[in-house]
Amino acid sequence: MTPIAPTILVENAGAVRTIRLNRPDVLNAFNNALLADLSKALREAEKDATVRILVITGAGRAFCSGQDLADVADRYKSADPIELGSHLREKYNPVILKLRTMEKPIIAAVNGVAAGAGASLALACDFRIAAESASFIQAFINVGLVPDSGSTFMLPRLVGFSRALELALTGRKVTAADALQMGLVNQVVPDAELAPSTMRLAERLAGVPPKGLALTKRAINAAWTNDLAIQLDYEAMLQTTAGQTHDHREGIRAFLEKRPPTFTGA
Ligand code: T3D
Repeated sequence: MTPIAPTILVENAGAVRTIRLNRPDVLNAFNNALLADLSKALREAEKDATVRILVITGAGRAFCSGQDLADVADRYKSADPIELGSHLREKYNPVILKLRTMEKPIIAAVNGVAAGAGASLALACDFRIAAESASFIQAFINVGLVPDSGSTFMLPRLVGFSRALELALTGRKVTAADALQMGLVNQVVPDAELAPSTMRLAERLAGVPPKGLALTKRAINAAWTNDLAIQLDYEAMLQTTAGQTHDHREGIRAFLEKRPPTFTGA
């Protein structure tokens, strides 16, 4: 069936690509089409050398309300056992892994509620800028489920073990202001400032040496699971690579010559 509207909208502004989830009538809930389109858009952004920074946001008043519960209503009409694991493995997990492994910075511009797997999507991005009216809900428990799509991994690392348990076990709504206070988001801005603030951060990141940025994301990702000795060695290995870039030489020369650097990405 031809979709009435695309499930995502893709916009380019210079080196910044914005992927907008586009199912506003259901607060951008994930159906299989949206998950497939998002997955494809992420792969394309990863491959496209002209894309340096990725922004993910939602159309309408929400960021994303998680799994489209109406779309899977048929599951609940019979007494047959429900197997959710394969749906997660096939549709959600590749999206989350791609966000964490893509060597380009990804900003979630959280324009409204982020619930269930929608909250997980925001947590898996590298930055979260929230509009004042945004909120975060670990909604899984409210429907008898376990936080998924990486929330059990990201949440304790972002807000600490105790707070993560509290949010996951209560399924309560966290306002943008509270999210900032607990380290769940990087920045909260007035609703009307979300797009310009996001673009300012994106443009700043677009001016950073891309290889250094990619290797830094790799290093910080690895720090979640490495011990200190392994991480020190990993840093040394990545630094060898970074040290061989033109941008490293240019950064040092520019400093010594007291002039702004011109990074080329080489
Ligand atoms: O495969 C698997 O199932 C496993 C994967 C699980 C991952 C998950 O994400 S589980 C968690 C799923 N999400 C939720 O449980 C959240 C459900 N939504 C809500 O709790 C609320 O809608 C919100 C707190 C997010 C927002 O509340 P509010 O009052 O601002 O808006 P609303 O009136 O509830 O929603 C507006 C419309 O969007 C409404 O439709 P209507 O009445 O205008 O025709 C509502 O039904 C629809 N909607 C919102 N969320 C979803 C949704 N429709 C389908 N699925 C949704 N998740």
